[in-house]
Amino acid sequence: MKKILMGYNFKREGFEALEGKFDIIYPDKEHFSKEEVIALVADVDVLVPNFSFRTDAEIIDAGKQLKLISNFGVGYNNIDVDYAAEKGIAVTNTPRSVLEPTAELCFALLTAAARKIGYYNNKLHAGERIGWGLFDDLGLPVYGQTLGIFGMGRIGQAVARRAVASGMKIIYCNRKPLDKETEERYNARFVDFDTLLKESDFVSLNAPATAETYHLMGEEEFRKMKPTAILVNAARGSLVDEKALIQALRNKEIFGAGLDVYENEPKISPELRDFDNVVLTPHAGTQTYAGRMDMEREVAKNIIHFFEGGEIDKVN
Ligand code: 8YV
Repeated sequence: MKKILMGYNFKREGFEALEGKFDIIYPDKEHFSKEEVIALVADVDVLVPNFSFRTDAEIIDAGKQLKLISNFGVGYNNIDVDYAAEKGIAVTNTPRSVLEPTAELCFALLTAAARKIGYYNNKLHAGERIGWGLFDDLGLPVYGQTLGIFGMGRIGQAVARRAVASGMKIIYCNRKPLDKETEERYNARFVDFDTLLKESDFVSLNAPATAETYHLMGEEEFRKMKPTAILVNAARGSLVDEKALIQALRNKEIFGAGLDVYENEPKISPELRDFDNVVLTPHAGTQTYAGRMDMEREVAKNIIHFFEGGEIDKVN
């Protein structure tokens, strides 16, 4: 029987399809340490890694029988995919299951930051005084505003769909423009990054963490944004220079931010907590039980199809 090493103590429910077909090793605590993975991976065929440490050359080299790394997540910056490819090891991800939950949280962050939901909620929960007057603590509208989406892949488009339903105008940056039919569906206009920064009332980052997107948003970029604009990041923390963001918020170069991801997760720059106009969530884009089960099923599908034939979400 082929062997699977689960890096995390996943719920068994979503992995039911693997039972009886594979010999599966789960940790009896939250997750295995890197040292434990190195010790256990020697004779396994499949590794399902976790996000607490990178699946790097050291782990890959230790996996003498390793054929597949089946990632639990769409982003695979936690894996040295090029090195895996060199070693003939396939890497798969979970693009479908994460799509709607991530877009949902992303759009919720956008709305929460604009309409000050985080701020009001904090005040009311803390029992603090808050102005109930007609012109106290005004938020910003979403309807009729321009959303700039950086990264018009599946998640970017799912955000666009929600934005269209909310009466927003859409501009976007992508490696290449979408086909005409898709553009028309979202009434979206392909622009360069400069235009996106200057024209958007909201900038949503929906691109993966790569060398090209590292610190995409820095000092200069924040200066180009409208002082009333809001940055939303539900992609990866590395896309934003957090120090530059803090500076931009201090200087009121932008109105606020909705953040689900951070440069040094699970650490959050403490300065971000000082801003009432910054809504923070703990990398919770897919944090629902249904979402997690869909992700497990997508991981299981990739493993089964890899060995039995069928479509897999191979990324390397
Ligand atoms: C997960 C994610 O929470 O899919 C991704 O890329 O960031 C999230 O869905 C993450 O993969 C944790 O395992």
